[in-house]
Amino acid sequence: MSDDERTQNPDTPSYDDPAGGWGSMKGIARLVGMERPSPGLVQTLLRMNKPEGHMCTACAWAKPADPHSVEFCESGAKATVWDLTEDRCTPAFFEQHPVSELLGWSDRDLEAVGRLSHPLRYDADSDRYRPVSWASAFDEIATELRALDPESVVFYTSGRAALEVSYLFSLFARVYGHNNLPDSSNMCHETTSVGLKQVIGSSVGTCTLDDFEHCDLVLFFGQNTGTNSPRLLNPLHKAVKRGCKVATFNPVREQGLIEFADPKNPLHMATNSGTRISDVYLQVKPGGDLAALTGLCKHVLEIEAVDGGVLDRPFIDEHTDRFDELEQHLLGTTWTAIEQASGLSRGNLEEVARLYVGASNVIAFYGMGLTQHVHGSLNIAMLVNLLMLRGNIGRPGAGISPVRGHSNVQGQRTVGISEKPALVPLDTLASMFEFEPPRHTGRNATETVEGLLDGSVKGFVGLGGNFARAIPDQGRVDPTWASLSLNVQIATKLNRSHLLTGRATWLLPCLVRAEEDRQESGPQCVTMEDSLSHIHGSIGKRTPASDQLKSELAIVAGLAEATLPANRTRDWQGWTADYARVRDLIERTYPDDFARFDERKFTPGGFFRGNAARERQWQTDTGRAHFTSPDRLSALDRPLANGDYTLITLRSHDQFNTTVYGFSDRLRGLEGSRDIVLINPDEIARAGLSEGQRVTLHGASDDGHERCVSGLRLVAYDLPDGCVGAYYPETNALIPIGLHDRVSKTPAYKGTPVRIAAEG
Ligand SMILES: Nc1nc2c(c(=O)[nH]1)N[C@H]1C(S)=C(S)[C@@H](COP(=O)(O)OP(=O)(O)OC[C@H]3O[C@@H](n4cnc5c(=O)[nH]c(N)nc54)[C@H](O)[C@@H]3O)O[C@H]1N2
Ligand SMILES: Nc1nc2c(c(=O)[nH]1)N[C@H]1C(S)=C(S)[C@@H](COP(=O)(O)OP(=O)(O)OC[C@H]3O[C@@H](n4cnc5c(=O)[nH]c(N)nc54)[C@H](O)[C@@H]3O)O[C@H]1N2
Ligand SMILES: [Mo]
Repeated sequence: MSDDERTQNPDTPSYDDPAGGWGSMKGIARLVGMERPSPGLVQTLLRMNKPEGHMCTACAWAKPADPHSVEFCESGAKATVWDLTEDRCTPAFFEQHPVSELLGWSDRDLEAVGRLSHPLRYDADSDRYRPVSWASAFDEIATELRALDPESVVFYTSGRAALEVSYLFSLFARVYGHNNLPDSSNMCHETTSVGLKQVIGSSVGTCTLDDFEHCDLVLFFGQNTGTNSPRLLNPLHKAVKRGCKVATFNPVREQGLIEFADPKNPLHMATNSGTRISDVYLQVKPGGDLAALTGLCKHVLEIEAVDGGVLDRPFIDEHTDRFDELEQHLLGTTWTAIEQASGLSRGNLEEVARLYVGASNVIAFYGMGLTQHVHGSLNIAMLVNLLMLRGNIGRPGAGISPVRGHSNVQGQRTVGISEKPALVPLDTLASMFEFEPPRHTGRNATETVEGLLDGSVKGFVGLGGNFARAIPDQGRVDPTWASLSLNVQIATKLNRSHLLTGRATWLLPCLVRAEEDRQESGPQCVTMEDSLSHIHGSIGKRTPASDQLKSELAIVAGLAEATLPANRTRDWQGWTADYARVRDLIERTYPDDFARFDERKFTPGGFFRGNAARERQWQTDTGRAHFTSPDRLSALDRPLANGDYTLITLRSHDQFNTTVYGFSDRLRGLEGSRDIVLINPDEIARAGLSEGQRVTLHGASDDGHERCVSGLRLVAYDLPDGCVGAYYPETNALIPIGLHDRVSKTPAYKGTPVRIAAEG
């Protein structure tokens, strides 16, 4: 069936073709509870992740140069269908529903109202959002911003915003007078940006798609591929078919890393069925990766001592330092301690170490299971240790690959969204735009929360996202929003962050990526960077959800122009008229990464920004890559006290971050409710509880703050001892803001101590 025919017959099942049943668009629409899928959806989905198409707004996984006819996955389809609903969240809706009522709605119900259709200002007297003109919104927000001390204002970015608007947003912040640029990545892979950079001098992964052709072992640490980056399964599947081995470390047995999906199920991906993915799957304790990796490294040395020739000595000598310290550290660490801290047996760890030693080229993938810990940076350093023992960084088929979340989260940091001035060419910006940039470090996401709590943050401008729901400690933070002088939210759908109003609050609706972005010079293209550092252009073709919407770039430029003094170098209107001019600015600011940017934006597969560590150039303090000898075996803050559990907060298969599509966590076999606590049956018995029982989770950190989430149901589930799982964001109130990675301040969303109390 041709693509055109498929478009005309969106309901034709076509399970035998490469689409693997994706023709059943009604099924996908139903999947997100949408009764009225919008016309032309199939055509829109088929343009996704292809050169000159639009880039999916879900994950940041690479887009290949030779895309599959259907280069999208269930998660991407859901995200797109969710964006393209026919339902609208209009001024009439807000007339009927005061904000105090909406605060009682669930995350899902708020977003399910539909796309925001008009610019709105909160009216405290009637407790309602009321429509305003764009011109008055820009002018009034500008007046508020000018009245505030710039240091007390933060500009937050969620990882979806494209390179062009991200560049302008950070320029706006700096000309206005601050580096307070927290980003969703501060809650996500900041551990990578800081921790990986410390040891290999690169803040991003070193692999490209070609490496899949040459690897013979792939390691997965704490990344739920089947749900969060399903298109990664395509190259992985090919590698496995070639004989590549896979070993996975995860407390949860994630189906998506156990077996490839079944194509006979119309809602599964277009991959072959019945093939196992992981040869070895080890249910490590939360935070126990540090010990597991220590064990793997220790056994590599043990094999070396017997057989020799296992270590890549030339690599170690020429490219690294501190190997001797690591060797001493490994010799001095006992297997008993490793087994205890990892929850895994020596035999299992030795088996993986043998696979590792037997493989010529190894890629290690990791996700939130390593980064969202108090010692997450040590996790990453220890993974780098393992790879470097056999020179598995900087050659074909090998490397370290953090799997990024939001579709442009990596790119935003590349073009200036950073609270750290050292990462931004401030002198270049100063001369290009005739201003004196602030030189001191701004606030990241954790420090923004601290500033909300101590009252030093007075203004918040959010470029997308749902900051109030994504952060830790919501019970403590929610009331503080009311004392803000200014809260401005640029968004597509209504969420809780919009309901925590300050003295002056605006809700500004924007286009989604699949929609046509037409400006004075014609339809515009935007760009983003994927997890493997390739830059892609994206063009939306859909008719916008409302004629009142503006693009994110037009909104940011409008706010900046209204707020900042005029200057001949800052042509906000001209940049809005033609985004290619913004790409030229990016190229001038970052010439090494973005040479001939505009010309290359539709390179099939994206153009590679380059990576020094991939070339074995180590941009560290000594010019070498560092081996690290951690002073501990667990990434947790402290050992669990008797009766406590480590809470890992999980994403279901039916959500994208705080956007909850529905209640089916299908790949885990969990259906119907998100108010649950997963725990193993032995632990249920030991605690004298019973399956199905209602419980309250209490925070068990001793920082003097009470934290609890009640009304949860106990579900028996295959997890390690001492571990409970529950959904994000419903349980974020349990996570203390002070519990974060020591180096990067990424919250410990996978390592929070809790207690269980039976209810009633
Ligand atoms: N469909 C969908 N796709 C998404 C998202 C989404 O919400 N939905 N979110 C996007 C974003 S922003 C991000 S950052 C990524 C997140 O994608 P992932 O990095 O996969 O993040 P999580 O799903 O939070 O958790 C990953 C895994 O870590 C495991 N884990 C928990 N604690 C530990 C531990 O201590 N050690 C180990 N080894 N494993 C542990 C969990 O069981 C889980 O399988 O996905 C992106 N893609
Ligand atoms: N407990 C716990 N907490 C976590 C995590 C965890 O694993 N556990 N993960 C953390 C991670 S990895 C991340 S990345 C953060 C996510 O934090 P955020 O990025 O702040 O949150 P999202 O849920 O992705 O934001 C959803 C909202 O974005 C808006 N939106 C959607 N598309 C667009 C668009 O194109 N433009 C604009 N302007 N707005 C749009 C919609 O209004 C929607 O309601 O959460 C973090 N919080
Ligand atoms: Mo993320």
